[in-house]
Amino acid sequence: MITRRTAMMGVAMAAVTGRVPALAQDLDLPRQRIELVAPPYVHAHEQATSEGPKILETRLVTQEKEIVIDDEGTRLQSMSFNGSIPGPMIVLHQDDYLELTLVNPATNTMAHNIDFHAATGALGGGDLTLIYPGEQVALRWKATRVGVFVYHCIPGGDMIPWHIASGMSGVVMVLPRDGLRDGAGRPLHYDRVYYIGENDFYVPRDQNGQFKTYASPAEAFVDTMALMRKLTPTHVVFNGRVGALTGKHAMIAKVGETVLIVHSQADRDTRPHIIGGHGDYVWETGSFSDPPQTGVQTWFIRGGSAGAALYKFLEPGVYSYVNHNMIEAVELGATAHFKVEGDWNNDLMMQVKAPGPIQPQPVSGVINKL
Ligand code: CU1
Repeated sequence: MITRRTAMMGVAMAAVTGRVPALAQDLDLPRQRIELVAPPYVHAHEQATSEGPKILETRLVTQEKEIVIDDEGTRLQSMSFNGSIPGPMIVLHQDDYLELTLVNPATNTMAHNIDFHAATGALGGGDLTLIYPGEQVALRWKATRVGVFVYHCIPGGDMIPWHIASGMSGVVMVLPRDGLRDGAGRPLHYDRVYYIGENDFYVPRDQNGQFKTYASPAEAFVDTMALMRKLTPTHVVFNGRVGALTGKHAMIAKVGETVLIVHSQADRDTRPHIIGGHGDYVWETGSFSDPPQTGVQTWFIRGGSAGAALYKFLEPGVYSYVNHNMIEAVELGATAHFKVEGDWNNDLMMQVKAPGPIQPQPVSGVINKL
């Protein structure tokens, strides 16, 4: 039925092979509801658990709405999960089940669905979740693999890159039941966790070079697709707009605290870097099955994936967290801030002499004297 309906909409779905399962049977497991929160924040969760597997229930509502994506007031006909770009991070433990209710309000204009990279099954659940305005659907999948995994809308054909580039992606974190470990098997904990979703936006310009506005996503479609095909974004941003995580919106930490930073990009490659800090432990591909890399300066997030980095802040100050393609960071928007409070450690860094006039050098060098 889904295939026929999508054909009627002119949307080319990936072929559904095999039998589409009937409505799920109940599992005899405890249930728990997850109240999702907007990024960069993450809903309350245990880092390790001694309890048995559960069914975790949650709800995502697809939204089509106009948003402002920079300080110049550039407007985008965005699409999102729960109204935030990226969509909320969902945390569960290995062997838990996620039971998602996906909602497409009647006020929307298009079909939406969801592909969970963390899930196993055709289209990551995309075939089983395609819904039209005014519909909802429930999907359950088992978390067999540990790591951080992207989810995104995947309605078929041109709709796929368009919906993703309009904001429809997020992340699932599947933790090992006994928590994170370093390469030697020692437990790792975090005091805070933040989720940064990077997004490339493509806003068409008019004949005068000014960004255009549109009354609806459908009206923006042709111009936006033409621009997307050039693969040159007008904006590369963290959490939906230039400056979403800078200044008074900076992420907070204290000296001595360990912060887990989850970073996703559903389309393009990116390269996170903490200016003045490091990735103490980095799961670059996002898989917690593999030992983390240590002492990393810049890590690589492949388009269509997420990665996680653990860092203990050792000095106070404002740290820029960037996509270390500095053109994308500074010119296109991919910069965030961590504001870290605490005492400065002169042993790690100090200004030995304040700026002043250039002093003459000694004529004969004593430094090199043997
Ligand atoms: Cu969508």
